This record gives sequence, structure tokens and C-alpha cells, in this order.
Amino acid sequence: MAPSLIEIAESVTPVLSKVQERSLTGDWRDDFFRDGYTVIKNALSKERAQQYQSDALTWLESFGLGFESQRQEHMEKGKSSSKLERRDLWETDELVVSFDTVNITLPQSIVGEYDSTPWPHVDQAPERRGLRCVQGIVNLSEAGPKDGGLVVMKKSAPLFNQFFEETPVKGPTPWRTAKHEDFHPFQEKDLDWYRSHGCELIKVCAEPGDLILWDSRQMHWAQFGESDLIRTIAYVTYTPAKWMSEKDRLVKKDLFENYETTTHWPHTNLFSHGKAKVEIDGQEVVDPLERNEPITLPIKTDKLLKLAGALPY
Ligand SMILES: O=C(O)CCC(=O)C(=O)O
Ligand SMILES: [Fe+2]
Repeated sequence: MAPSLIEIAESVTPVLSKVQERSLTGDWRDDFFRDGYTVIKNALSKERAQQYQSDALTWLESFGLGFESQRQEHMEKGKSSSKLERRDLWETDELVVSFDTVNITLPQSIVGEYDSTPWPHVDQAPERRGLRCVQGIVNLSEAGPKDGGLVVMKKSAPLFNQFFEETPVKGPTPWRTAKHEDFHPFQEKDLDWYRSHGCELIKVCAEPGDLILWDSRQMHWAQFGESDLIRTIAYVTYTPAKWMSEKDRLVKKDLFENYETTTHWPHTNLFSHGKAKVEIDGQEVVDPLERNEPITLPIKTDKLLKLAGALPY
């Protein structure tokens, strides 16, 4: 039987004591450390979030696949003014950012019935102990109770070690080869284990412009919506640049220069997703609609290059 535990190469050991041993701060961090997730209201103004959503949908239209005609009737409306809020989780400004995706989930009225089976998982390898990554969703559309959105097992993150000690990973772990080192899928019975340890499932509700943060050790999944709304979000994660080895920085620099996406992790677990593929005449080929560079090229400021790992701090 294949070994189940993998060697996680961490040439740079994150220093987390300051973050983990913090006393109460009276802000969103208290909720985050207690519950394993939090929603920061108005990280972006609603107007700005809606503009980003509009840009994302314009991008989708650019493939000319017929989405243009359906767009207008599904667009959200609503206006409010709000302030930009920025707080620090890692107590440093020297951060690196993930190259993750924008998620545009079209409603069933456009794409037909979803396969909406829950897929509870964590995005941190069981061998990687402690708080190492905090995932983020910048919400660009409404996420109400009936809209698509994130589901979390509240308070599960701090039970990560205990769970894997009591339930060691056995047998082959094929997902580890799927361009993602940091992932573990759960089984139905595992939800009961967490529930019996005081956790509960929460559908995270948020408005356009809100930032959802969750610990990568927290059980979660994306739930499809029943509404007619186009779920539009950006996955954004930041971690301290000093956690990234020079070897990983060079991998990241290469991914950046080739406009590639990778995983939720900014400083490690850097795998290219490769080109989008389609099947033509029974052959898997690069999608003819795949682009080698984005329509809008990034403005390569010093700050951006450092966040991308292309320049060291
Ligand atoms: O889209 C979501 O709500 C969560 C998807 C997910 O599992 C993730 O981003 O790690
Ligand atoms: Fe996930």
C-alpha cells in the first residue's frame, strides 16, 4: 500500500507564536481565532465590488460562447456607500499573494442542474501542523442563505491535530498528485466527529465587498445556490514573504511571468494548473480559447512584483 503521509518540505519554518498566542484584540481577529472564520464587512465598497464583478463577466463574454445575451437579466442591482477597511493578520506588510482564480458560477437556469453533492475538505495537508494559511474570498456578488456560497464547519480548525491523530490517514491518497499538496477530503462520518466535538455547519452569508477569511485547517466546501444569481468571487490569500524559500520564490516568479494560476497557497504548494484542455475528436488538446497572456496586462509596480514573489523584499 502506498505511504499515506508525505514529506512536507518546509525550508522556512513559519514563526507563529505571536499570532497564535495573541490576547483578545476586540476586532474580527477574535472571531477568526475562536470560530476558524470571519467576515470582514466592506473590505471593498459595494460599488467597487460590483465594478469588479462587471469586469469579470465582461471577461467571460470575451470568449464569445453566448453568455452575452443572458448576462443582463441575471445581474444584481443595489448601491450603498462604504469604507475601505484593512487590518493586519500577520503583523507584517511584507506579504506574498496567491495566484488563484475568479469563480463565476452561473445559475441552473443557464447551465442546467448542478451536481450539488457536498465535498467537505481542508486545504492543508494533515502533516502540516498549526496555522499556516488563511484563505480569503473577496465577495463580488450577494451570498445570502439561498445563493451559492461557502459552508464551514465552525470551530473545526483548532481540532485539526486531534482529528488526524484519532483518524490517521490510511491507504493511497490520489488527490495528493492532483497538483495540490495541501488537501484532504473528508467522509460523511467525519462530519459527525466534528459535530460531537462542538462544531456546527454554517453557510457563510456576505454582501458584495465583504471579505471572508478562514483558516485552511477548517472543514469547508462551496455550496451551489438555489437562486438565479451569478456567484462571482475572487479567491485571495496573503502570507508572510519570509515563509517562502528562495527555491519556491523562483517557482513563483516563473508562474507569474507565464501568467499561470496556482493553488490557494501564496508561499508554498505552488503547482501550475497548466493550460485549459478540451476533448476534440477523442483527443485531449489545449483549449483553442486558451490565452497565453491576459487581456489586461498587470502594471508591474515594485509592490506588485514583491507580492508576486518576482522580486524579493
Ligand atoms: O468557493 C467557495 O466557497 C470555497 C471553495 C473552496 O473550497 C476553497 O476556496 O478552498
Ligand atoms: Fe477549499
